[in-house]
Order: sequence, then C-alpha cells, then structure tokens
Amino acid sequence: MTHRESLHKAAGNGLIHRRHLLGLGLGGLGVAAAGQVLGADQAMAFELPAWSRRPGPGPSRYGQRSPHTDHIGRLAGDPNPLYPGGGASRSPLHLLQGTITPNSLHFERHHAGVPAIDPAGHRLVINGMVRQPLAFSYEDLLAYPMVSRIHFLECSGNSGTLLGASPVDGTAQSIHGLVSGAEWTGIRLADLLAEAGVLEGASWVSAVGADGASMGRSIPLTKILDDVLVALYQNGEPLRPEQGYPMRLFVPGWEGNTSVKWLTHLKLGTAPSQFRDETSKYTDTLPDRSSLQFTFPMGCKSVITSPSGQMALVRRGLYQVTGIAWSGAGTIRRVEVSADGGASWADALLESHQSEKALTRFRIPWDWQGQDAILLSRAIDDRGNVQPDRNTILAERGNLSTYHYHGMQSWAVGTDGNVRNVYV
Ligand SMILES: Nc1nc2c(c(=O)[nH]1)N[C@H]1C(S)=C(S)[C@@H](COP(=O)(O)O)O[C@H]1N2
Ligand SMILES: [Mo]
Repeated sequence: MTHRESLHKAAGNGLIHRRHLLGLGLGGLGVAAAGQVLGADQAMAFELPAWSRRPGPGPSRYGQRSPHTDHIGRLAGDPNPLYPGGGASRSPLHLLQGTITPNSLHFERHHAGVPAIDPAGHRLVINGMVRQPLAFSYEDLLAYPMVSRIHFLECSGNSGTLLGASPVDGTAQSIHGLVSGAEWTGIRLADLLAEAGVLEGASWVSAVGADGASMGRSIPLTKILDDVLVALYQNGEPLRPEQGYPMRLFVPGWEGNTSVKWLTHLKLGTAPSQFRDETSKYTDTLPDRSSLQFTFPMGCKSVITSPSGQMALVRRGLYQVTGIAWSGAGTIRRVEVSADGGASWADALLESHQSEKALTRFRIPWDWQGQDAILLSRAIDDRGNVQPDRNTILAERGNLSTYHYHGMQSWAVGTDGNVRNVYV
C-alpha cells in the first residue's frame, strides 16, 4: 500500500477522506494539484494584462454576465408545432456550483408557453367553500407581509430517461436538469385563506393558472396551510415571466407541476377537481396497469454534477467530485459517494447550508490515476429516507411510467477519461 492510500483512503478506487476539504489541505497528499508552482524568474516575468492598464466601462443599469461565460445556458428541446409553446428547458447543472440557480438559468416547463401578463389586468380570485370570496390585484398582494424560503423545484418528469431499457448518452443537464434551487418570497396562502374564511368541511384547494393551458392542480388543504406560498419574488427580484410572473403557487418539496404558475384562481372544495394534469398526466402506471395518483413529495435524491456525462478528465490527479442532493420530505443529512460502482462508499462533505426541501451541495476529493471507475452518489434525509438504486425502483414500480424517478445515477469513467451514463 502506498503512503497516499494508507493515509487518506476513504473508500475504494481513489476516494479521499472529506476532512481534506476542511482546512487540512490537499497539499500533503502527494497527488498533483491543479495549480502551477511558480519559479522565481516566472514571478518576475509577470506582466500587467491590457485590462489592468486603463479604466473599463462604468456602472450599468442592468447587469450582464461575462462574455466568457455565455456558453452556460439552458438546454431547450426542439419546438413542436403540434404543441405550441409546450416543452421544457433544463438547468446546466454541470456548470453551476452552490445551491441557488440564477433566475436566467432556472429550468422551465410550460404546457402552452409563457403568457404576456400585464399585472394591471391580472386578478387572483379565491372562492368556493369560503365565508367571503376575494379578488386580489398584484398591488393588493404587495401590501401583505411576506416570507422568504429557500427551496428546490423539480419536475416529476426529471431523470425519467433512466427508467428506459438502455442508458442514453446524456449529460447531468439533459438527464437531470429539470431541478433548480431558489429563494422564493411571497405571502403564506394560509394568511389569505384566513381572510377569506375557510368553511367547515373544505379539504382541497384547486389552483388554476392564467396561461393558454389553463393548467390546474388540486392540493390538500393540510399542505396549503402548512407551507404553501403565493410567490411574487424569486432570488430577490419579481418572478420572471417564465417562472409565473406576476404570481405563482409555490408548493415546497412537491412535484413541480403543483406549483401552478401565473396563478389566477383558487377554489376550495371537498374533493380534487381531477384536472387533466392530475389524471392523464403526472400519474404513474404500475406493473398491474393501475394508476398511482397524487405522488406529491419528490423523493430523496442526489446526482453528481461533476464529473458527469460527456465530460472528459484530461489529466491524472486530484478531482473534486461534487453534486446536489435534495428531498421533498425534509433536509439532507448525508450523501455517500462510491467510485467503484457501489462496492464501497465514503461520506461526502455537505458544504452548503442544509435546510428543508432545499438543494444541498456535496463534495469529496478523488484521486484519478487513469483507472476505470463508476461514480455514484446516495442521499439520506433527516426522515431516514435513503435514495434507492435503479434496480430497486424498477423492482418496486416497473418502468411503465417515467415520472418520479429518484434512483441513483451512475457515471462511468473510462481509462481514456471519458465520462458516460451507465446502468449498474
Ligand atoms: N399555469 C401553469 N403552471 C405550471 C406549468 C404550466 O405549464 N402552466 N407547468 C408546471 C410544471 S409541469 C412544472 S415542472 C413547473 C415548472 O416551473 P418553472 O417553469 O418555474 O421551472 O411549473 C408548473 N406550473
Ligand atoms: Mo413538470
């Protein structure tokens, strides 16, 4: 056993203990770090680049990113003339760090495109089983007290391709990019309902959007009173039109479809409305052909975003294996990583703040010396939920449905350094 292995091995095939990310440094590991050691003469030769020699442009009204980062974008499917405005775009998970998705890169899912809503002409109506039906303008809502919460949003169609018979040659973005994280600010719907006065016996709230799809979803009143928001702001600025401007329902931890955008109507009743989006869509066909309806909380899940599908490791040495984890049931407590296809596991460092129904960033150092490897991650939440492997999901649910996949992702690293999606 080499010095390196005996001191720092956390699990098989090169995983290094996460303590080396906690201020103890990676310097003593004897593996090549990425930086270049400067000789005295090179330091002398350092010259001021052109941009340091003169002032640049002054302040601007609305910020733009560096032109050197404009390869970072959402990945949209091709438009379908039979489905105008329909479709999705995916967040570039493999090019982001941290846990907050910039608004311009938040994933999108629209059933009839983005409506051009003038807030002056928009109303939110609350009626049905309430003492006094109410209508709110955007201005009315801005007068209410608001709360801010950091949460993930995930489409239940995310990662569904992993239920397919053979692994697609995809990226973290193309396979898993229908999840994003943001700080959502808005009014607790419980406060608005208290004003309308919920009548005895009401148990469901039906929410409808003002888009061309009139998308609707029914949500149990217990969840609404627990933590649902009428969100008006995202990461500190008014919602983007793609995310539901001027207002959307935000249902923490539950399948993205329930967070109805461009929210215009909330009706209280005693039963779900059986909208199209909760009958023909977003139900799971089970092996016996029965339909499982209302799978609300998103499962405990993680994905390694780097190294990930279609990346290439270009040098031997030290890599940071990093990714995101989340659970619709609670808070991520632990993420384990394997580099040998699940034979051995090491705890990753949870480097970000951990909170309820929010993305958590994990990281672990890995020494790659040109060997074959299969990288996997496994999330565990504070309710004891453990992310299952793909075979367990298939055994339990079959693959007649492509919604609600939260099994593990395995990335194979070849001796040539190429990374690809595989099944183990
Ligand atoms: N009114 C309306 N709300 C909607 C949708 C829609 O098409 N119309 N799409 C839903 C789906 S399927 C998802 S996953 C989320 C996506 O939210 P985002 O586009 O802000 O990421 O919004 C949901 N709310
Ligand atoms: Mo969705």
